Formats: sequence, structure tokens, C-alpha cells
Amino acid sequence: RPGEPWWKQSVIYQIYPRSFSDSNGDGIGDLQGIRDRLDYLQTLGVDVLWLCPVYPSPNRDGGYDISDYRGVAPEFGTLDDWKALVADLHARDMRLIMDLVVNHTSDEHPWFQQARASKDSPYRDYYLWRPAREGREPSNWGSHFGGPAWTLDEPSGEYYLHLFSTHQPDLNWDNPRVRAEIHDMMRWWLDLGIDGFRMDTINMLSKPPAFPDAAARAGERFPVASEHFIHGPRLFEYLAEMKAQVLDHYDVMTVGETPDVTPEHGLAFTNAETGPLSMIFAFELMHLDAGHAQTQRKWTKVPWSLAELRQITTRWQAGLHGVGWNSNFLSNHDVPRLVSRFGDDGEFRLASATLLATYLFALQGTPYIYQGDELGLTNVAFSDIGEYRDIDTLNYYREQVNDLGRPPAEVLAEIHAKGRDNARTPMPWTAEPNGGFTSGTPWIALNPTYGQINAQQALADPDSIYWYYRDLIRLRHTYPVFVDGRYDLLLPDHQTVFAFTRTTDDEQLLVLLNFGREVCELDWPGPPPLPTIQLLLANLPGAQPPQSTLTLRPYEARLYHTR
Ligand code: TEU
Ligand code: CA
Repeated sequence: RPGEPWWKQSVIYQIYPRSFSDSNGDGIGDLQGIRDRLDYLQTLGVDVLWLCPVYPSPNRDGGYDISDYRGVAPEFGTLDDWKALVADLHARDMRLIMDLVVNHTSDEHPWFQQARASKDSPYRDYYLWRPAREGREPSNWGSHFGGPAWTLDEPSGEYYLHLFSTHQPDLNWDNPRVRAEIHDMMRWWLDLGIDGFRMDTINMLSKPPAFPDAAARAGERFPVASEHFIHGPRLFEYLAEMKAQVLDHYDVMTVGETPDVTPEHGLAFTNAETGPLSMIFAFELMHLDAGHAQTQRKWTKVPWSLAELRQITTRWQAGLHGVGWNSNFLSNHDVPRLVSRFGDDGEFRLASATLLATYLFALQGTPYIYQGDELGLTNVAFSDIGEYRDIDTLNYYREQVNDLGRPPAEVLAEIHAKGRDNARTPMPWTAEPNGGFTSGTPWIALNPTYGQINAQQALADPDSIYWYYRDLIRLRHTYPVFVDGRYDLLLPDHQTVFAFTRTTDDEQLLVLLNFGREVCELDWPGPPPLPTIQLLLANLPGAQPPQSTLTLRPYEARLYHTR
């Protein structure tokens, strides 16, 4: 619709290329594989694909360690394959956004190679080097992946900073030449026709040059120093510059990956007048089941509460309405499968997967679908640590089992619940061996459920989760209230039902979500059930028309609409 940026009306589908579709039998998903599946994605109805990194990379961290910003890794194809994918997408009226990973490079990036080779290299200052402090790390900062965030470069006697693995040195954003290089690189991709960027850990770019020690919990040697590098001193200056230098010259969207933000930050990032980004990924919901900060381990799992989910959701919906813009997601390639985490991946898999989809699509903001969620794919529980591939998972296991001596079964249970490979098992396309993902040996095993849960089955079953997503996407494209409507919470204290309305001058949506496992009776919560109200969509057959009392079955979701 005129006057509204396209990305507010879009539905975005995230692809983890390594696990999407393998066209040549080497066990690794690739660009041609994505091209082969465009009918599947177009039928679903998504508008934008977000590709996780496909750049050349030693692949220490699933491609988030880039050794060449201007190319395609051979295992994914060639730049020509990539151009063909963009052309295919644009011909279908779909768009492509790419991952922008500029907090760090790979240690095999030529910049780092030269930086490391000589203290006098012009590239030395592209990274963050500090001398030892009393013969040890310059500060107590810890890496997200365990251990210190500083690694000693023996020949020069200096340490370099890496907020992630030792193979991912952080770029020095205080150096204007670094910023200019990144801007050039962004223009290069934009000129090739991409429609925007998902910006990896973008709120970590600016570090206080003094690197003050971070607060540590009892017994913790290397705390992640979020309080110092999240929203660092010059972050907003760098993002404003990037916008003025690059983004403002193209019709693109941006979504910043921004751990540890509040709605106040969210507003600063996405304010339509003054904010540097279109939208951000906020992570409060991803901590719902993490336990208390003082006692948790990395992947502690505690029960989450609907009260807290509702409260966080409401804060973000109200906080950004009319000024900024939300992105709505419950999963991605770093977190467990949403149905296993927030629903029930056993008896109520179908109902809870569609309930969660309804939640994502009924809120204000741009909805994100992570590959496989439209099939209701579940977490995986490999019994052997040797089946895991993720650096974060493997480091965690080594630290907890080898260094701290915890029982392997206990640590594996945490990995089963929270590990990043839950989201990275290959897409199951058919019930054939390896789910039709590859004719060879997959780089990581499939979820053994592929015989029952696969795309072919979903397409053949009119009641599948896939078709329910398709319906939601269509509704969102049809009724402006999904995009524009103001959010108002109903039943603020209900035990199991999350109810809210979305309202514009012309339309209203009433959303009822029973997160409980029991049948629930309640009085009609919204405005009186006028004859003009219609049931727009429900995730269980035989849902009631509007009436003064309601019965909601376990994980039942309903959307009522009125104009
Ligand atoms: O993730 C950044 C991030 O802060 C986390 O979600 C991170 O994965 C988690 O703290 C580790 O347990 C982004 C990417 O999404 C992730 O895949 C990369 O590994 C990371 O940046 C480094 O580029
Ligand atoms: Ca391949």
C-alpha cells in the first residue's frame, strides 16, 4: 500500500543455506538448492528471503567467520549462481536480504593476516590489539563461546579481541578506514541488487577503548562484558554514518540483531524519523526459560511463564507503536525449535505449532519464519556429542565435561534443550533417505522424525502446519489491520489465555490464544460479539462462532475480525 514501506507488509523467511537443500550430493545445502525450492516458498507466500552467510569462510562458526566479504563460498556455488537466485526472486516479486557480519572477520581474512604479520601494517589498526596486563589478558572479558575474549599473538606479544571465537577477531570500528571499507562492501552488494541486510550483532560494534573489567559472578573468570560493548560509546554515530553514507541511497530494509535491548533502545534504533535501522531482533523472549542470571549456566532451562511472555510482548508492542517497528520471531538458527520450546512437540505438536504461528502473525511488526518451522520441525537429541557440529555446543561440552567434570548426560540434556544445532538439522523434504535433503551424506544428521515430518507430507495434507502458515500470510496481506492495528491487551491476568485486539479506524482483530493444555471456559473478552464479527481463522476444526461464552481447547488459537 502506498505510504508504507514494503518491509512493514512483508513476511520474511530465514534460510540457513547449509541445511536447506543440497543440489549436487556433497551433503551441503547450496544456492542451486534454494533455486530449486522457490515454488515451495512462493506457494507459502513469503515475500523476502534472508540468507544466513554464504560468503567464503573457514566455517568455524557456520559462516559467521568471513574471509572474503565479496564472494560466495565454493560449497554454496558461484557468484553467478547467486546472481541467478536474485534474478529468480525478483522475477517472482520476492526479495533477498543478506547477512552482514561486520563486528568481526575470520582470522583467515586477508586484513587479519596482514594485521598479524606486522605491527607496522596499515591493517594492524583494523583490529583491536592491547598489551598484556601483568602478564595476562588485558581485561577479564569473556568470549560468547567460552574462555577469554583475548588471544595472545605470540610474535608481537599483544592480544587481540574476539567477542566470539578466537577465529573471529573483532574489527576496530573506531578506525575510519574500516568503516569506509565496510560501506564500500555494502554498496557492492546493494548495487548487485539485494534488498537489505540482517546485521549480525550490530549493537556490539563500539567498545570503550579502555576495556574496563566486567562484573563477574562468583567463580567466573571471564564474564561476557555486555555492559561495556552493548550500545558502546560511538555505536549510534557509526550507524547514523552508515545510513547517511550507504543505506539512504537505496530502497532497502535493515534488521539489526541486537541482544540485550529494551524497548527504549528499540525505539532509538527503529524510530521512523531518526532511527538508523528499519527494525531489530530483540531477545527478551529468548531469555524466558533461562533462569536467574546469577545461577544460570549457558543453557540452563527453567519453565517459562505465559505471564512473562505476555508482559514482554505487551511492553514491546506498546513501546514501539506508531513510532518504531517490531520484528516478531520465536526462533532462528541460534535457538531451539519454537514448538519444542514454547509449545508441545508431542501430543499437541500440530495445535501448538499453529498457535505459535498465530501469535507471530497477529502482532504488530514484521513476522519471521525460520526454515522448517512451517513444518513444525522439533528439537533433536543426538546421543553422541560427535554428532554435533556447532562450535558453541562443542566448546560448551568440552568446558562443562572435560574442564568442570560435570556428568556428560547432564550436559547433553542441556544441549538437547538449548543447543544451536537443534535449528540446524537439514530440511526434511520427503520421507526418502536423509529426507531428500541430499543424495550424499549430510554434513549434520537429519532429525530422525523426517519419515513423518517432511515437506511432501505437509503439502499433501490440507490440515498441515504449512497450509496454516500460508493462510496466515494471505490474511496478513489482505487485511490492513494486521499491519497497522494498535495492540491492546485483554485478560491481563488470565492463567492460560493470551488475548488481545488489534484496532484501526475501520477494522478490529480479536486474537485468542490458549497456551494451556486443558480445555478452558471463559466469557467473551472483547467488545460485544456483534453480528458483524467473523471467525477469520482457527487452528482447530469446528471452532465456535462469536458468542458470549467460549470454550477453548488445548493450544486453540482463533482470530475474529470485524469492520
Ligand atoms: O549471534 C550473536 C549472539 O549474540 C548470540 O545469539 C550467540 O549465538 C549466542 O550468544 C551464543 O550462545 C550471531 C549469529 O546469529 C550467530 O550464529 C553467530 O555465531 C554470532 O553472531 C557470531 O557471528
Ligand atoms: Ca551441495
